[in-house]
Amino acid sequence: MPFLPLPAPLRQHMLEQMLLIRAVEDQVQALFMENVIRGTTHLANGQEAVAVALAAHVNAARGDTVTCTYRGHSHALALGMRLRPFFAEMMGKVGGCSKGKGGSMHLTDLSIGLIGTFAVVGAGLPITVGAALTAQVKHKSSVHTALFGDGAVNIGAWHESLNLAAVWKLPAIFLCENNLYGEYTPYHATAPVPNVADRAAAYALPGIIVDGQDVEALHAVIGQAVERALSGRGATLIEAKTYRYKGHSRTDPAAYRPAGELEQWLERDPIRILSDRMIADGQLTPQQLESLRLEADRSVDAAAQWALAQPYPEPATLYEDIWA
Ligand SMILES: Cc1ncc(C[n+]2csc(CCOP(=O)(O)OP(=O)(O)O)c2C)c(N)n1
Ligand SMILES: [Mg+2]
Repeated sequence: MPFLPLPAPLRQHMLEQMLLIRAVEDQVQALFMENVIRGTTHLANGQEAVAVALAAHVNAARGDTVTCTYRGHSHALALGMRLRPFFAEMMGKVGGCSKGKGGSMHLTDLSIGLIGTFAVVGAGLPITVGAALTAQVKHKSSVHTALFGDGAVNIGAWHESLNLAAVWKLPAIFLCENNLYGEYTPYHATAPVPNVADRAAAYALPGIIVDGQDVEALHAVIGQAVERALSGRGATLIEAKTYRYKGHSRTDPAAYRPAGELEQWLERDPIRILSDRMIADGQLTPQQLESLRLEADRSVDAAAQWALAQPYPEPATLYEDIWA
């Protein structure tokens, strides 16, 4: 789909957000290797554009909501989670967005519309459908997005969610980050259709394929899906073709990837695509790009240092914030 260049200030904002997310993910990996962040981590290096383009459309004040997966650092940050509660949560400290009880896979903050990040593959979709149904029943004008990976599209709840959203014309967006792999298995080994978007036809939904490395292309198609949802025409399935530079989680070296594949995708780095365009349009110099990079590193370091000095939760608080 052809799209227009975004205004310079929005480009600048998106570039800064992508640089920040990249710096965060590198820091998270380093802290994990130092055993400061425990459990597990799933990094989104290479996938930054999807989170940033979506966040530009999400309006929490309007009641918009987002659900995402355990690979959710980028989405939380793009939606506006501050670095301090982010890093504190990573480290299981009280100052974390979930008081240190969620960790890397469960970032949540209702004030930015992030109603949950789910470790169970496909589990966010029915929650998003529920949020969209709530909006419809209460006559609220809001949009509800579920982010998921290519591995989620063979889960029963995925199909049930798309079906229900289509039948009831719910204001939902199903946004797939197809990074070619579900854990260690390539997408084509688990799905008989070449594109996730092809499955939209079974539910009479629009199925849009978009370059997941191009933040402006993403911004355009997500914008159309938002308009469709707000005007009562129903849901959209969007498939962003993207790539994760790192392995699935923790210390996975991703040895299952064919030689040269990573290098090919690095050529299409989302930060590079946008910054090259801005440089070509006279909106950015290579020097300014470098200082933005340094600035991102500096704020990430400062927030991580702050979180390190924070206390762990008191054991007695284990029984707070639970249903039963
Ligand atoms: C229902 C369920 N089955 C299996 C798993 C184990 N598992 C964790 S991540 C993952 C791969 C999911 O891949 P994808 O949806 O492509 O997301 P990505 O990790 O690539 O972002 C699997 C199978 C799980 N968490 N939940
Ligand atoms: Mg995947």
